[in-house]
Amino acid sequence: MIEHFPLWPPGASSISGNVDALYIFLTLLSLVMTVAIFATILVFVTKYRRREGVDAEQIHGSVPLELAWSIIPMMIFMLIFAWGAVIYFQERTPPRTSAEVYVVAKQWMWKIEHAEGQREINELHVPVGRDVRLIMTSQDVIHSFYVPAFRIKQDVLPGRYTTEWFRATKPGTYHLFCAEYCGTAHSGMIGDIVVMEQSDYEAWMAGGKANGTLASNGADLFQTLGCPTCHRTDSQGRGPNLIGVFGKPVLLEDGRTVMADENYVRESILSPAAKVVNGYKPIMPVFQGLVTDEQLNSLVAYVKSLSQPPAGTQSAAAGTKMGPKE
Ligand code: HEC
Ligand SMILES: [Cu+2]
Repeated sequence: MIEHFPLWPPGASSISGNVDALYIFLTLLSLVMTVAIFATILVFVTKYRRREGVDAEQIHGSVPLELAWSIIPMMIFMLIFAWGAVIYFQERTPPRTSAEVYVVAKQWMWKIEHAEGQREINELHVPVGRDVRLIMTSQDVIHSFYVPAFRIKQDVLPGRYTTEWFRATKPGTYHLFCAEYCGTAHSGMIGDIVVMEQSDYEAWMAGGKANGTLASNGADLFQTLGCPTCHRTDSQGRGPNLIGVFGKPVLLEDGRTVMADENYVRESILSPAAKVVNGYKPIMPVFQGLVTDEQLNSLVAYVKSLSQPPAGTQSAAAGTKMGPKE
């Protein structure tokens, strides 16, 4: 029935049902409370009104009553809080095996890069039933990647990565909107998420020409930019050996320990002096302004591939074919 109610977007992700349930609960609760409050007002103004020869009645405090109307609403609010928190954590915790897709937003379009190397603009093709994690950044101002059918929305910021994930449950084409006002053509910054059956998806993937995977492009760039002069695959380099770095904690010169995630690798390349690895000198050149966001994505994908097999949206079997170019 909800499908035909035009104010309600289709639900097509693993969490959309949960979000809707909470939303419906909140709406019904507000409705019940509104009716109850107005009914009470009407009853009270009649019942306790001043009449000929009778003064308006005064009601005096009642401890049990006051406890009841404090504790019951508090329990309802705590229920809403817990329920919302559970959904929030589901939404914020991508499954470990998620496929990774990079998104670069700019005024006024969405540029998509698959781990397999396929690129798209204002369109994202994904197979049904696959967990997909988006690693997003912006080339200019703040945008927001919003897919109503999946009930997910995440701001996309310049200068860093933000992420969101989904598992599409129904094949179809769904709206993608920019949900953060970003300039003149903001309203035109829209696109389609195309969810396909696995076999159709494989065919779509095979049809597109990709010039190498993201990680292998990153490996080439790693060579061209001269990174291997310091980052060798042994311990003799002037910079740390990058094999196995991603996803592990890194001890810094100032005693802090940070997790080597996408944002750490990104920052290590753009402004290496911000976090200097313990035991090394801050001699790495600054690459800020020398690499585009797309190039940075492939460098990050490459560094990541030195620790774990890259996860694409193709079937797991196809995923293992990819890997760093030796
Ligand atoms: C002149 C030598 C030099 C070059 C060239 C160089 N680096 Fe570095 N790099 C270092 C040093 C030294 C460190 C450790 C100190 C620091 O964190 O700044 C480092 C740290 C890093 C780290 C963090 C490693 C860790 O263990 O946490 C990454 C990632 C990185 N570099 C990537 C790159 C990439 C990608 C390039 C090429 C675009 C590059 N580097 C070019 C010297 C270099
Ligand atoms: Cu935008």
